[in-house]
Amino acid sequence: MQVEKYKIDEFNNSIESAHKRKFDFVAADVNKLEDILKKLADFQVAIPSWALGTGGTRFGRFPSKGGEPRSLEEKIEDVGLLHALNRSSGAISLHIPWDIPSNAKSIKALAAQHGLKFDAMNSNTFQDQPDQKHSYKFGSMQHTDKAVRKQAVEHNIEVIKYGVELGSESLTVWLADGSCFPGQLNFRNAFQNTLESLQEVYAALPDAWKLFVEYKAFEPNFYSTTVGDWGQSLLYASKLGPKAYTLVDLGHHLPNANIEQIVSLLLMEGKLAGFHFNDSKYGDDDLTVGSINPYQLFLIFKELVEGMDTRGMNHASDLGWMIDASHNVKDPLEDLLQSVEAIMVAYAQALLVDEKALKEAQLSNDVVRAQEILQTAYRTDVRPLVAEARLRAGGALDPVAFYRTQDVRGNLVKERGAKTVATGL
Ligand code: RM4
Ligand code: MN
Ligand code: MN
Repeated sequence: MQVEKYKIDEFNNSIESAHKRKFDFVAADVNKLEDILKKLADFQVAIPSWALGTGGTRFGRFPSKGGEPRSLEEKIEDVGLLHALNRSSGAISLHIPWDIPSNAKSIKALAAQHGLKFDAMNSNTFQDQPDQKHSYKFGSMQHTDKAVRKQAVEHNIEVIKYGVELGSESLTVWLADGSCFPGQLNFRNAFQNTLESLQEVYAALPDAWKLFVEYKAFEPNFYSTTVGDWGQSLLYASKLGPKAYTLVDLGHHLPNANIEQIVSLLLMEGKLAGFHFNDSKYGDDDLTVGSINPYQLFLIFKELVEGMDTRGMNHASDLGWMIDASHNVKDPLEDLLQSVEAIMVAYAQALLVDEKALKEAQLSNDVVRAQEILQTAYRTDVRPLVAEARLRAGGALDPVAFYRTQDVRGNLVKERGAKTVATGL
């Protein structure tokens, strides 16, 4: 479904005076307003190809209203639609083999028509495919059998090849490898096997490419995970070399982990790859970004902005920004609009932090002042700033409201049918 630009304009006109009032109010106190609006306009968050359909849990999947993308082409159209509405979703991240680009040229052209780039490619050695020779039941890159490891390595190299055809420049490896019971595996052997396998993948990386090593505390293995935390990921990334980095997925930590501190130190070491954004209350819940703990998201962005500025990095392009969430009770497109908005809001709040004053407060151990500085930024309603940046970029002032007034889902159901299931989780 294509959204006509004039419809977005009409919608914006109908609420522009209310927007202007709120914008002028907040903008009056913002230093470097134009600089902040430009940064917000430049910031793009990649949408994962596996989040466009209704997700399930291990207890099953409830039917959705339908209209889900039935092919990679339709997934690209959906991301194009999100991007047309919020102007901040200008990239798609593919999972192989869920979304194999059988005709890379035409897929690339279609994405370009929608103003989309291809973000990190994702491999999948956590499920067995029907035509697969060896099973990953007991791991992939860690496996005790060299033939299984070889199969996992070859799959990753194939994913890189697809990515090269599409113009992607990074590979994210998330391994489900680990064990469910004490004694099931030898930790050191599992690490060494995994390292050797990753080394083979690393050797196949094209020059400009990066390898992102994602970690996860538990699930589907419940006793040990072979890339279980940021320390282990950093160990692999350091041993692999300069093109390897640690990828942080917000839902992959044990409860109460201080993610902002992890981010700060990874950035300091030049080893932070980027993010998989989502939110969670208990584990890898993959909830809408900012729905549970928006303050933590702000604190993470505060570290990102300060850390990237210290290293002279470009906020928009020097790290990989991606959503990794999947839903069983929301319309996936509405959920993604909410997630992108939450990211933009946290980023805008972080841009408002008075870094100079904070440094002074830290140096003089003025704990109260430090908290005031952070919370002044956090409690500023920056939504009109984000909306203004979007308006200037040609998007909708309120993407979710626009989506509903246009009955986008209803139109997609008419177009694609009510019984559609997209590939993915
Ligand atoms: C994992 C992890 C990966 C994602 C899969 C689908 O928990 O977050 O990044 O690709 O789920
Ligand atoms: Mn992830
Ligand atoms: Mn996950």
